Amino acid sequence: MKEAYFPQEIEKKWQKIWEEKGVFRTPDTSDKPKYYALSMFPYPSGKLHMGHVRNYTITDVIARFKKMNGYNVLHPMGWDSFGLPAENAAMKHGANPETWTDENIAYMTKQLKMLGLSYDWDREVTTCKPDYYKWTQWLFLQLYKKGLAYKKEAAVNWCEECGTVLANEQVIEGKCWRCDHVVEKKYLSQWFLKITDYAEVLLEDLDKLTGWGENVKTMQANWIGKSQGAILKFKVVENDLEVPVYTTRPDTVHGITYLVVAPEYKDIEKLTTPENKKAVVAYRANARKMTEIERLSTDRIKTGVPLGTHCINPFTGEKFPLWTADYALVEYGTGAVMAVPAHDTRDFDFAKKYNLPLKVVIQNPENPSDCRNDAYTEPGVLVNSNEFDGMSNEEAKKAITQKAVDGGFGEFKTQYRLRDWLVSRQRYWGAPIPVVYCDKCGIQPVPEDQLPVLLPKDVDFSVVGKSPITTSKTFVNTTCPCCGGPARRETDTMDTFVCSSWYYLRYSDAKNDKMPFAKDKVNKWLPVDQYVGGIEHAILHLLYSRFFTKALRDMGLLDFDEPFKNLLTQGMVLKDG
Ligand code: ANZ
Ligand code: ZN
Repeated sequence: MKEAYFPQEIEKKWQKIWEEKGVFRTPDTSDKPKYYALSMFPYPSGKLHMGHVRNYTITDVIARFKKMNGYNVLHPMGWDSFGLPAENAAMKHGANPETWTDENIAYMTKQLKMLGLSYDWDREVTTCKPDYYKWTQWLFLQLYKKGLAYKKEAAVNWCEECGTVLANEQVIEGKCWRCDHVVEKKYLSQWFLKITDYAEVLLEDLDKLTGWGENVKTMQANWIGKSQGAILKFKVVENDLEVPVYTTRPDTVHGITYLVVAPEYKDIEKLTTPENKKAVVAYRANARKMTEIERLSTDRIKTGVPLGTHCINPFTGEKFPLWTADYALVEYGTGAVMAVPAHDTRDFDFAKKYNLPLKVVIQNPENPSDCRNDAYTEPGVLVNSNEFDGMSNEEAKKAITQKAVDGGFGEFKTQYRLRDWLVSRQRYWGAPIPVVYCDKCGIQPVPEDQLPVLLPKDVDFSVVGKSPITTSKTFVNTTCPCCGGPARRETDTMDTFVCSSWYYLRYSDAKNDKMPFAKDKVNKWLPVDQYVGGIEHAILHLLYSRFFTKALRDMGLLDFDEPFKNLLTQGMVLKDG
């Protein structure tokens, strides 16, 4: 006999029983071995989509399987609930981002429950609620005390459409990761987290992640971008300045025929002669208008102008001219490049265009008289390089740098592409950065017993071009925790990726109101045994979370090195056609 399956009846019945009996609640103490199964928590955008369902089903199957195999399984769910969409929706419909978010969470919770997913709802975390963001702020203060959070004036990525700055990780091919608007550079004073202090360990520890796909590890390694080279310093002929450059090819030092500084280089004015000033000023003004994507584009013809001054090559005594060109980036290395057109393609194109000389110093074994039509960038033996002639270029890299070290005009240098993480956002719907500004005492962290710094409710969401938070009459003015005088609150809020960098730790102790989590609980449950989520987070969220884990470990808040033991990533579910 065939039996019909009526999900409307049977699923409802069992879901009710599961809920009443609390079968998915996870005890902290159990003699069973622990297993932590986690899906990347969603942004409460409105309704679940198929991507969510697929992702959560995978984790649910794993959680149930492990449970049936005798494990004490932690399988929690929560909400990555700060962020721009809520604020944009509020601005459009005159609603409040909190109401909008709460309604979406309620709806999506109902959907998750209908799916019968085996979550321990007692551990739900919601990043936009004060009981959570209090601890995001507390963690920010711990980072600040360790010197891992700091404020500086910097050329930052600005998205006009979103009306806020973006982290480097949020700029995809020169465009905003969220809205695809072209990203511009702006000079602003912003908060950063010093992820660069962890560049080396973040790279090294990728080897420990045997449960991660190679693709994700490669993406992270490339993003960290370690390169080994040298800083070489060149004396200026016309004054007593020195221009240091970062190079990965010290072996080509005898082949330098000019030197390039970025248009934003700090000493550029001092390096420009009066005769060249007009052209340089005009060139710099034009470069400022260009986006990074245009400047880095490989098919664009490189442009530049001479500064009129010269440098001396300490290896040869030769004098060569200084130029500014926008293919030199101010944020990388020292912002200056020693140009070796015979062996670097960009320098070659530039030298061709401006009739600058070429000097071959690495011999092409197949074609010793090469370099008329192209740069020779492969390995080879040194020529035209004095005592280094005949050396292989790998050997020469070391020997030449050593000579610079001994002569006091250089050093060995390891360089990372990774930049510090820009976390301030000029938006309302995020965790307020817990600092105040006092004219007398400068930047003062908010005392921990005054946390959370609550988001103000008396704001006008209809303002354009500035953060709604700045319209509050009650928020900005406060007193200085140090001198008691009048002070102003920071009005920037944190990048939502800060909130999501530690939520998986909070699940281990979601209701703790004394600490973000108790050390014994976090050590018991973490690392996550199986993490499941979208490949789009390969760099952003996963790198930030690894950084947070390591920083919190170094503060003594937890005892493990990596948050996610096994990682399953999947592509997004897309509509066909
Ligand atoms: C001389 C040279 C000769 C170079 C040669 C390459 C080939 P990675 O590997 O990505 O670290 N460079 C250094 N600072 C720069 C800046 N601020 N803007 C643009 N380019 C910069 O790249 C290192 C190389 O990038 C350096 O090595 C430098 O050019 C260039 F045959 O120095 B090289
Ligand atoms: Zn003060």
